[in-house]
Amino acid sequence: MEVVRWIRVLLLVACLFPASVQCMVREYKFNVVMKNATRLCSTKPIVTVNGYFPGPTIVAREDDTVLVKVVNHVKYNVSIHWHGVRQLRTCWADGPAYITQCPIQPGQNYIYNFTLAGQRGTLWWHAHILWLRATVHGAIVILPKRGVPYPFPKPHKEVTVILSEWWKSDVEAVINEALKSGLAPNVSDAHTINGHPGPLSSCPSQGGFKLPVESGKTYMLRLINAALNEELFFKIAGHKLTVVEVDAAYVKPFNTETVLIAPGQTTNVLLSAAHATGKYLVAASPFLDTPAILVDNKTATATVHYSGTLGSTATTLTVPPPRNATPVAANFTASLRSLNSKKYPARVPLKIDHSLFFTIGLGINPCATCVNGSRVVADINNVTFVMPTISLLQAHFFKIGGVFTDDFPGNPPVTYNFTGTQPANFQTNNGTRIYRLPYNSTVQLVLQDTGMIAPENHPLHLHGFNFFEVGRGLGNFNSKKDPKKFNLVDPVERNTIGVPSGGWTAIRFRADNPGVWFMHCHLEVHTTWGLKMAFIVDNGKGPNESLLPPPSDLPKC
Ligand SMILES: *[C@@H]1O[C@H](CO)[C@@H](O)[C@H](O)[C@H]1NC(C)=O
Ligand SMILES: *[C@@H]1O[C@H](CO)[C@@H](O)[C@H](O)[C@H]1NC(C)=O
Ligand SMILES: *[C@@H]1O[C@H](CO)[C@@H](O)[C@H](O)[C@H]1NC(C)=O
Ligand SMILES: *[C@@H]1O[C@H](CO)[C@@H](O)[C@H](O)[C@H]1NC(C)=O
Ligand SMILES: *[C@@H]1O[C@H](CO)[C@@H](O)[C@H](O)[C@H]1NC(C)=O
Ligand SMILES: *[C@@H]1O[C@H](CO)[C@@H](O)[C@H](O)[C@H]1NC(C)=O
Ligand SMILES: *[C@@H]1O[C@H](CO)[C@@H](O)[C@H](O)[C@H]1NC(C)=O
Ligand SMILES: *[C@@H]1O[C@H](CO)[C@@H](O)[C@H](O)[C@H]1NC(C)=O
Ligand SMILES: *[C@@H]1O[C@H](CO)[C@@H](O)[C@H](O)[C@H]1NC(C)=O
Ligand SMILES: *[C@@H]1O[C@H](CO)[C@@H](O)[C@H](O)[C@H]1NC(C)=O
Ligand SMILES: *[C@@H]1O[C@H](CO)[C@@H](O)[C@H](O)[C@H]1NC(C)=O
Ligand SMILES: *[C@@H]1O[C@H](CO)[C@@H](O)[C@H](O)[C@H]1NC(C)=O
Ligand SMILES: [Cu+2]
Repeated sequence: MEVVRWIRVLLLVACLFPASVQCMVREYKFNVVMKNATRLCSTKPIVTVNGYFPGPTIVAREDDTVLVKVVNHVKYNVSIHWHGVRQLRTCWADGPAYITQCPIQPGQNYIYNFTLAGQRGTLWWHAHILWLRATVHGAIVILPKRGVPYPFPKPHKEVTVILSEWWKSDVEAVINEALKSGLAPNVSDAHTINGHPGPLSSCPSQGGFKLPVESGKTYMLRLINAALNEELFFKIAGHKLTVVEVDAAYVKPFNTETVLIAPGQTTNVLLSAAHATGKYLVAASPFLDTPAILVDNKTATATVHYSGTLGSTATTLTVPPPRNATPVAANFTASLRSLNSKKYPARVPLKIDHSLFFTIGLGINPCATCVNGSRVVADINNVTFVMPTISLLQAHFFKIGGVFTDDFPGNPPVTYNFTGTQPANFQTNNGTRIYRLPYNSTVQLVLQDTGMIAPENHPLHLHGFNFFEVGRGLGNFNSKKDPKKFNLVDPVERNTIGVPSGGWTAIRFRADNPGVWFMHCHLEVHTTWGLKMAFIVDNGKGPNESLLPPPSDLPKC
């Protein structure tokens, strides 16, 4: 043990001398602690990592191993997810509570141990239990291997920009109140940019995030949407942005005034400081094109500040798109293409072993104690997922029966006009059902929004994989016509995809990672309501294609 520790120390020391050896082990300690935070001119205690909101950034290089010791000092059960990290063979470190691990209980700790194999770009980490991720989140910056350049001009500086949501109330009280009533939870009171609502908020004295720039230089912003329930537009007055990467996968660069970013997604953009001087407003505002659904419509703001600008200079403002700006959102989404270069090819599966069709949407189930005698739920293929009481991964690995069944339906139980007139009955089934995949099989999955209660955008996140979005459209997916239009050459590669309101998206991936992999809507309210399921990918041949055994400190239920 001592020897291992010293080897690790030596490797860390080696990292201090560039070009000596590749860095290999990055160690972090995450103390989950309460911290009083002042936003919107009032103070409340929040759950944080090491006292910071947003939390600390993990910086590593492609192929590094990351060890994060999480120590729980709060009254809540905790688990942390490393969003977008593939976790090849290390599903035990993925983090969603009751899916891959039991929670880290108060007073306990757990070391997340994983390798960033073959990944570079911006990802992020967040709590994956209750609604703790509202304040328990931070960036993961994966630099390319030493000596490997970006496939675009090297920026002068890189800046992490985390977008989020702030409630004046305790977030756990917000969701508990909603679960009790059966109705939708209160929307947030503000959006934030790097933790602050900004100079145009109801409490401007707090100033907000300021990005200092020098004229003529280029900056890379690593944008992360850590908001619980809202897709966001992001704009900077007087500047176009060049998109170069999404979800830690390079894209063909394109220019845009407005970025669309859904909860769970990350986007790297280049900002060229093309003016001589001045202050320019940065704005993050919600996108939601379902009029019936309430939204926190407040714009979070920040400032780009050119060096040499006088303090008295007025800030150049920008008007964010309206909340229902579907064309702006659609234009951004349609512009995304994989870089698909020789060095970073798009390996789109062409032959499909499992062709799946999942309807996603809301439902209404009886609830005697709720306000209307019913509660809003959510489902995939009419299954409202019920969380087990031990983790699915433990049940899978140790062959413990009675925890889940592997009969998740590959198609909806009834076919109807999914985006047209809805059936009279909005009820769903409960179930802890998974879909089983053989190692290295290929999957095409069509995600179809329904109009149950209301059509809505759903950002679906798949753990353990990147997938390619080969097609998308409005209305119902047509299995005869639509596949003819699929892009199998350079579709965007990501881990979280926005299913358009009243439409569908088709994704493809190769099941080359053994384990239990959660798939869920990244609007936290929909996940809570049951819009989630899991895939089990069986081991392949030999140790390289098999899940590692659980670490000895894996939390117990
Ligand atoms: C937060 O502030 C309250 C009131 O000032 C104080 O009692 C409490 O100890 C503080 N909590 C933390 C975690 O600092
Ligand atoms: C991390 O996992 C590797 C196996 O993948 C193992 O060799 C190593 O000992 C683990 N480190 C810690 C600190 O648990
Ligand atoms: C939710 O909003 C309602 C109406 O404004 C308010 O009465 C209630 O206290 C809020 N709930 C929480 C947990 O903040
Ligand atoms: C935001 O919503 C509130 C409440 O629905 C409404 O009164 C207000 O006009 C809206 N503001 C904007 C900018 O849309
Ligand atoms: C997006 O809008 C721009 C400007 O209006 C236009 O030039 C571009 O072709 C559009 N892109 C797509 C994919 O629709
Ligand atoms: C449920 O109750 C709320 C609040 O009382 C009410 O506004 C809403 O219309 C009701 N919904 C249904 C479907 O009955
Ligand atoms: C489904 O409903 C939509 C909206 O009402 C309608 O435009 C469309 O024609 C319907 N499709 C079919 C196949 O009935
Ligand atoms: C969903 O399941 C419920 C309960 O079995 C059933 O009543 C309802 O008709 C189903 N709805 C759909 C759209 O399949
Ligand atoms: C479905 O599961 C929920 C808990 O997740 C429970 O409250 C509800 O009673 C269940 N409904 C049925 C019909 O079993
Ligand atoms: C997975 O399948 C592909 C295509 O059939 C094949 O080329 C590849 O070698 C397989 N990989 C493994 C690890 O079996
Ligand atoms: C297992 O994977 C490692 C790293 O990818 C590789 O070096 C090794 O040759 C593989 N072993 C087998 C038996 O395939
Ligand atoms: C924390 O997790 C354990 C294990 O699943 C569970 O027994 C306990 O009830 C949870 N505690 C809270 C406060 O939810
Ligand atoms: Cu959703």
